[in-house]
Amino acid sequence: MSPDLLNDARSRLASARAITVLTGAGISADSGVPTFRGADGLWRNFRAEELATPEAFERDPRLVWEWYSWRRELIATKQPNDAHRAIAALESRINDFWLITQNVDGLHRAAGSTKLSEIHGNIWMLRCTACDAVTKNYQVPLPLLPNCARCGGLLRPHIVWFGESLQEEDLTRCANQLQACDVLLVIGTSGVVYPAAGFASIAKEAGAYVIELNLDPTPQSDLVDIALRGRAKDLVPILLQAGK
Ligand code: BJW
Ligand code: ZN
Repeated sequence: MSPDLLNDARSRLASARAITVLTGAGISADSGVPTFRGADGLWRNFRAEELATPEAFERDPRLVWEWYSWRRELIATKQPNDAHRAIAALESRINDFWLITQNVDGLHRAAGSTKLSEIHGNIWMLRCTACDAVTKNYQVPLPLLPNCARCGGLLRPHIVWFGESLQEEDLTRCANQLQACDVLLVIGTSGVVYPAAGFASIAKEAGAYVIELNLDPTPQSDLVDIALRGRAKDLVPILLQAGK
């Protein structure tokens, strides 16, 4: 990658007054969390599209819970990396900052980010399928079919599955931040899952300078202003270094 590209991206970020960051599984891959669509993304040969649906949970809650229990146990052993930490540090330097993450692993919060929307939910939050109560739960391993302490109903992960709507509050916040930012930085997402897959073009149309950072090209690579190729944990700290 040419040093000019990296320098252009750095100076855009350094002079921006409003920055929005969108992250996907690639940023946590550097902490050892498997991505969804990478070589290591399959669990027992199932794709996320087959397990992360309300229909799959209705049909076989045990199977879906086995997948989540496996992921919870894996994620519990992982730590935020330098990319998560550089984003958390940026939040304290920029007044108008927002982080939009598709990740459910909680690693951005663990790194200290507070101005964020976890638009697909959080794997450490559970929701009752009967009374809708939402609770935090860090227990690993969980009982295979966990029950609600209030009403005894079956609990599910408080995560947005395919075909389910994102929280209205998150959608509004994202729309506002995408409209208002001078720079949108898109890190480690394959850009195939909507609505997040549309965020780069929304920001671009609203006049933002859009920087993509990914190991590979994505469907958005042609519309962004700069596409950087590399690992999040190496490039994000360089991109977001304080000063010029
Ligand atoms: C690195 C790296 C390193 C690796 N450094 N980079 C419009 C058109 C078509 C369909 C739809 C549409 N609007 C809605 C839909 C339906 C659906 C959808 O998008 N389907 C598509 C698959 C076509 N969307 C929905 O259903 C959403 N709901 C919704 O829109 O409601 C309204 C509605 C419903 C129905 C119809 C119309 C409207 C909800 C989507 C929820 C998705 N949730 C999941 C699963 C959650 C379960 C869980 O986590 O437990 O969220 S799907 C899964 O994919 C997960 C992820 O957050 C999401 C995105 O994946 P991500 O982060 O991009 O990961 P990967 O693995 O795909 O990519 C990793 C990338 O990192 C790669 O590019 C690597 O190169 C890179 N990388 N290592 C830098 N070290
Ligand atoms: Zn309940």
